[in-house]
Amino acid sequence: MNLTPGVVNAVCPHDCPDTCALRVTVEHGKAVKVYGDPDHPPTNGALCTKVSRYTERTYHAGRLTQPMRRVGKKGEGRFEPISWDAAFELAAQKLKPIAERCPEAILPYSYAGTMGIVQGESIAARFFHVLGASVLERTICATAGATGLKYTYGASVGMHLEHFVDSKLILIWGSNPVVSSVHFWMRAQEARRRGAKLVAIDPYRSLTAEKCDEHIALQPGTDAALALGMMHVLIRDGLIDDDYIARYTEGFAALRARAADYDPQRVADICGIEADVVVRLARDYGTIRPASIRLNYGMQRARGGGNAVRAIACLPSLTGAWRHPAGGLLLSSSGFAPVNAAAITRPDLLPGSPGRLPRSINMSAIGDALCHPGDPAFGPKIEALIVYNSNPVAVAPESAKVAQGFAREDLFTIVLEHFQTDTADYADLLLPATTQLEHFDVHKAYGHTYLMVNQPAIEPLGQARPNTAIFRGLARAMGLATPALYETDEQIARQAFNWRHPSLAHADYDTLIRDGWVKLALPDAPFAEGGFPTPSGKCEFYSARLEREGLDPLPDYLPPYESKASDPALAGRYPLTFISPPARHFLNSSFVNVESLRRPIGEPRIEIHPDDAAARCIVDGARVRVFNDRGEVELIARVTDGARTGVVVGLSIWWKKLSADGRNTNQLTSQALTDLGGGATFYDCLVDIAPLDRMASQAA
Ligand SMILES: Nc1nc2c(c(=O)[nH]1)N[C@H]1C(S)=C(S)[C@@H](COP(=O)(O)OP(=O)(O)OC[C@H]3O[C@@H](n4cnc5c(=O)[nH]c(N)nc54)[C@H](O)[C@@H]3O)O[C@H]1N2
Ligand SMILES: Nc1nc2c(c(=O)[nH]1)N[C@H]1C(S)=C(S)[C@@H](COP(=O)(O)OP(=O)(O)OC[C@H]3O[C@@H](n4cnc5c(=O)[nH]c(N)nc54)[C@H](O)[C@@H]3O)O[C@H]1N2
Ligand code: SF4
Ligand SMILES: [Mo]
Repeated sequence: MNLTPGVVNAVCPHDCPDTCALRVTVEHGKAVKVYGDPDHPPTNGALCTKVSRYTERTYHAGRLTQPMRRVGKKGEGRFEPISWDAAFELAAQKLKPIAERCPEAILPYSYAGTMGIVQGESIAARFFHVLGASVLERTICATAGATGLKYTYGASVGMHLEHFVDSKLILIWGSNPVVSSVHFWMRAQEARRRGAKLVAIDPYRSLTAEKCDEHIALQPGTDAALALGMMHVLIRDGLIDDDYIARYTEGFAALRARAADYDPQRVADICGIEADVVVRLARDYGTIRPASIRLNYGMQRARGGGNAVRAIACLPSLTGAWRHPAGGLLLSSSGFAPVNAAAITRPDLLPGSPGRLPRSINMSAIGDALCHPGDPAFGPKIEALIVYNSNPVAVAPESAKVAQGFAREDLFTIVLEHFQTDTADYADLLLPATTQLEHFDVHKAYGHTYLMVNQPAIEPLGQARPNTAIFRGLARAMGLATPALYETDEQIARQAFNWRHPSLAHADYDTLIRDGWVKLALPDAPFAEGGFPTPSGKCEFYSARLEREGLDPLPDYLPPYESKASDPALAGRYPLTFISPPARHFLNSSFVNVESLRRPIGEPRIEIHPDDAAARCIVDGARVRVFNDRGEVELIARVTDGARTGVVVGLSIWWKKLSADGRNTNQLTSQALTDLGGGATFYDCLVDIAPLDRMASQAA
């Protein structure tokens, strides 16, 4: 890499499929500019708005720069500074007796604040394994879809980003790439310039949907029905690839029988669209070549999310779209990267390993886990919680219960953070972590197939330390002797990838460090001749593994938990479906505290269709109360036909303490889990809305 002096190669750490290569200009020890690396093909010199403001986040006045101990009440956010030594001593004093008496009473809580392999789950995972702490099931985002893919393709694998430019039809399905994957969107626009048709399948006229050639605004959580309806028409009209099906798929006869139940009119009734639309979409998909699907996780956040991904994933194998590099489907490409997960996280360090696994806790139901320790099936009460790379008090569903759990006086909570987030307010011990500009890491991606290196650009701010250093310090203070706890970041990075894997035959760790990235060597059309990483080597329409687990071996449509079909009484009381997808200039709850990104939005809003607004005497700009049995939140109404009737949209995820009422949309969302993968169901949520003034006058 031929870099000018003062320019450092870095990687965007955020939970975004694009995993951009960054360049950081450093002057006198200070990072003055962060820009997209022009030499890294997926990044192509461009960043999203939020990360081009990275220096504003890094040097923000709110950065935590010293360890702190709680002095106020839980949740109040009042702290006093202490030294690192005192912080580790306090942590050990609290954690050691719990670890000796009942290690499963200790729980990590972490997600993808950084996607780095080293600063993610390396020393941290080893630390919890050595203790024998409860295991966290990391389900809050992608497990429904990932499990759907696993049972269909065998892993999270699919098309390559770079080939979408040659597609002639792109279905952008449950995905808003203008917001959440701008580097894919650039490719989709290029495809369009070359004559492709773009179709958005999304209940909301998102920034992406409004720029597509066609927008199919289905009812949330009904995607599996639409996919089965497309199959019905494709099979009925002979638009399938019999040769591909015969050679490279499993269970076609059974799938044909299932799809026979989903005629276009039935599908139209379920999805709230016209039958013609189902037929036209299927005919386009069956006749325009090459045809691709860009799926994203937005469509799997309802009860049937896993089945919906399975149903959609069957489509390119029915039409043989995989034969062309610009045909097929991409949800996530993370399964291509040969990561040595066991070497990084070391499950062999578990006491009693192999064979015995500690109790596991699903992160998407952390509210119940913290609040209902009395249930015997649940096992020991959680007594200590260590949070890193996540902001659960803002992002986890049914937030009132999450906050109630975090407020427990008998819970000892450590939070590793950049900022004093809503979660940090509940910490007993708040420890300052370094940002990506201050530490070393290696990365894989889930929207392209490069491995990458992040070099530190600047010294840590104040006394901030990398997550790895903080976990080493905790381990030392607790007197843990296991050598794996004390490996350096570099030693961990060296073990991160399996360099003997055929996709890495052309490179090694030293070339990765020298060049800044390595592209995996993979076929352009990965499944042109089958070769799916399933047990059968075929695309499994029918899954014998699901059948053995007592589950439906075929994909099917499961109505949302909170819908007229599943619970008419609830739908009578709360007639509006509420979805809370990502806001453009936030990254989950990250960046909400960056003023230049929050100020243009002002206050959190809810978008409502004019008919739904009129029925409730709601005018544009009115302050409204959005509520259900789990809670309520105050938002500003935006009356717009961008949301289909019956659906309301509140772009997320706000910091509670930066909102007028100290709450956010997760007051409303539920802890129910998806059909496959135990995933969160953020968009399976019924509410009603009332103008605040009318509520006030009714109360008077
Ligand atoms: N700017 C920005 N980028 C982000 C994030 C962010 O917060 N902000 N978050 C990152 C993360 S963690 C993730 S997981 C990814 C992906 O995050 P996703 O949750 O996939 O988000 P989007 O790509 O915005 O796509 C979601 C789209 O799905 C639509 N949708 C909601 N329910 C349904 C449904 O039932 N069916 C269909 N067909 N569509 C539905 C929404 O209206 C929205 O337009 O984005 C990442 N990128
Ligand atoms: N209502 C609603 N809720 C949602 C969603 C939704 O669409 N709607 N989306 C869900 C999805 S897809 C996801 S992925 C989750 C995301 O939830 P989280 O993974 O919790 O994501 P963030 O809110 O970005 O919080 C990450 C935190 O990690 C911190 N962090 C970053 N890097 C580091 C580091 O190196 N060390 C330490 N110690 N901390 C660091 C950041 O400062 C930030 O506060 O939210 C989910 N919640
Ligand atoms: S958030 Fe996504 S688009 Fe923005 S810089 Fe990071 S990887 Fe690139
Ligand atoms: Mo996510």
